[in-house]
Amino acid sequence: MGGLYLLDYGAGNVRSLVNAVNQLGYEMNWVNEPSDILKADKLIFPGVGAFGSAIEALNTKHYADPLREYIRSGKPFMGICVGLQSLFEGSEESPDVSGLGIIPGVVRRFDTMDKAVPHMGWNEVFLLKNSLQSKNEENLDKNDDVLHYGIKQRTAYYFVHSYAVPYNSQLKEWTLAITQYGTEKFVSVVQKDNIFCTQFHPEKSGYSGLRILRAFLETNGAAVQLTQKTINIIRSLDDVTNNKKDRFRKRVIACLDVRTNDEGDLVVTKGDQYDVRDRTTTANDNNHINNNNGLSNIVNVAGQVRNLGKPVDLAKRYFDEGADEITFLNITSFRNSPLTDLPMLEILRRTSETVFVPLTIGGGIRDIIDPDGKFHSALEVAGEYFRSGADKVSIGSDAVYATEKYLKNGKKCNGDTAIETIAHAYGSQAVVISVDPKRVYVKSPTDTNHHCLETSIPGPNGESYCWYQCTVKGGREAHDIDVYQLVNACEAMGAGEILLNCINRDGTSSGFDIELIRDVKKSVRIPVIASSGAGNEEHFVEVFRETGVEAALAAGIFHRREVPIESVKRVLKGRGVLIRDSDT
Ligand code: 1PR
Repeated sequence: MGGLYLLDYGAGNVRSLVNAVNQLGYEMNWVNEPSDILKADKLIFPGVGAFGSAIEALNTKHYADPLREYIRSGKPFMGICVGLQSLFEGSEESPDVSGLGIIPGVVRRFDTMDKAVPHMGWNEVFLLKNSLQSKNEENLDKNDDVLHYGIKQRTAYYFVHSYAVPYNSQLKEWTLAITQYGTEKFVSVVQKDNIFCTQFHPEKSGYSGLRILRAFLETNGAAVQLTQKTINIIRSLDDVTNNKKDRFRKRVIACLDVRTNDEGDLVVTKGDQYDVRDRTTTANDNNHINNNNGLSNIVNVAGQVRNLGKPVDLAKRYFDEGADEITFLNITSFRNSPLTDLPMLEILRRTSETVFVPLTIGGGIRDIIDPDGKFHSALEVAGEYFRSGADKVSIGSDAVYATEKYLKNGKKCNGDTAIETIAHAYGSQAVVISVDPKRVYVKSPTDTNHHCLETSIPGPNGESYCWYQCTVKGGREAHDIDVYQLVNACEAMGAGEILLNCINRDGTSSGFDIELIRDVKKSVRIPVIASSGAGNEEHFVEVFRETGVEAALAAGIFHRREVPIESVKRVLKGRGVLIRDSDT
């Protein structure tokens, strides 16, 4: 049987890719044994995780030779992320492992001199004029909208990786597009003959990404059309290489706290300083919210868990409104469910059918025991979520316990924490640390051993210093660890991103805690998401300008429709902050 095949080796989220292909009206077959590879008429290799594990999986499963033979046969091949990197000779990520060696060159780690690593988020591709002209002059077309492999010049796509192939002129014949991150320029699209690979994830790049997949599915892979207009607007290679600044976008993230309400339904809720029970209404003054899109007929009852809508519906609404990423936080632990029945798994499966931007899931990423006594490691729990459509897992309480262990161990990694095991198997970019700190005021820095800041917002007794204490169990239990200790330890253990909440600001709409966020951003090299307190568009402008964070997240203002995501992005754009334009 021919058809479209997926070469999956079991690392990370391939559900989104399968869903994207299905959404475009195509069926995907799975490569289950080496001989399946040569049966394919078209093959997609979506590499995720580390270079070494990808290549080792190809070798162990005896896929490497049939893969080389498939590529030599001239049939269309598409590689994604590590699927692109594996075609090269090797990677700094795994120096002892050889790549497939189809393209000359070695994959290198980004430097952290001028940017956060991983490169996580939306960035532009620059189609190279010379590569297009030599390949496609005969294909010029009058239609302005015809795109090269569905790729639009200067459009942003979703990247997530710490290693890339630096561009040099020897790679010209292989390079369709490059991307700049910081001052580094790397190969973001490879194309030669039947080979087409993207370093970014088309299945996570909204409708712009779906267009690329469609172009691959609908054409023979090599069929390309290009308009004269497109060629005219393509910047020359010199323009690109002289560019001083990258075109990396700031992300706007919508966060959905999910829990069961008092009726046992799974709802999106929202706390005030983490208290999700409604304190604003009285029994006679219950609050009806009548909106479209899954919010109609919602009744908030005094003292009960606030209900702001249905998780899957709200996630779709935010995708349509231009959210660059969606985060689900499971804020109840569903202790009575066995791992495979966790309600959030189904929410992710359903969300990933229609939402094509990255999905993060947090809450309960730790070792768990099923009601029948069966033990599951945090790594298994995370694996279940990745297979259900999550791209990243976010770890809260367990990160505090791991930090305590790390500090007790003389700042040495043990290798057995959830952060380390998940980062090792799925890559750092898949591990987010959700921090739930609250302010502790002191009169003088000498009053505490913790990392202290001078604050412009004095404490209740006029204290002008504070430190940020980490908490577990949704803010209910404070530990003797400060945020600075936590983020540095988690970065050392292999975390790829920090989701920085602040209990004092959560749900207050009074703006982000700039002092906290600026301090954390300065302390780590991994990307930071600012969270808690967004009340209007200007708060987003302020946090990006004042702290340099890569992303900002909000919940309440989006759920209550007080400030639409489009409006946040419009204002950011107007104020010169680079954001991803909404795509359709
Ligand atoms: O400890 O690994 O099981 O993870 C639990 C996760 O659930 C943590 O990420 C923790 O932040 C979250 N969580 C637990 N309890 C609550 C609660 O509200 N009672 N939610 C809770 C925290 C998430 C924030 C919020 C922002 C923006 N809320 O990210 O979305 O503060 O809100 P805003 O824009 O309305 O101000 P584990």
